[in-house]
Amino acid sequence: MTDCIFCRIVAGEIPAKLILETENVVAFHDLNPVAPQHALVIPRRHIATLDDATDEDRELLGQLMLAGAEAARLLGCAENGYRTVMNCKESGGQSVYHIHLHVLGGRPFSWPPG
Ligand code: DGP
Repeated sequence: MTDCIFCRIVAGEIPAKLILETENVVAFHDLNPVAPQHALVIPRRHIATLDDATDEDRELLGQLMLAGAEAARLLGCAENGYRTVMNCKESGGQSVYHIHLHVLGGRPFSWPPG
């Protein structure tokens, strides 16, 4: 059994509120939402951080972004707009080391981020 929480969600060992699934990616609701709509989009395959992604992951990363856009449409926040974020490592605020795209919607977001 893996100790990666998101690999365990992909394997169905930990429940999650699914938004969409494709061959390579899964989107589900964040357990601790920081916006009215807060989805996470992850690859089924374990990649710890964006810094670990390689040129071989180019297609997969594109699929991750497009699934994020689809999740935003399904959540009803595409028309007004939304924020996508991928935190990388400690200074980026990453806490789960399996890459994930945050899709945040349902309120305005300021810039620059904190
Ligand atoms: P980050 O800090 O960028 O690594 O974001 C990790 C996110 O993962 C954070 O917003 C909370 C969420 N999270 C952590 N554990 C779980 C879980 O078991 N289920 C779900 N749905 N989300 C989780």
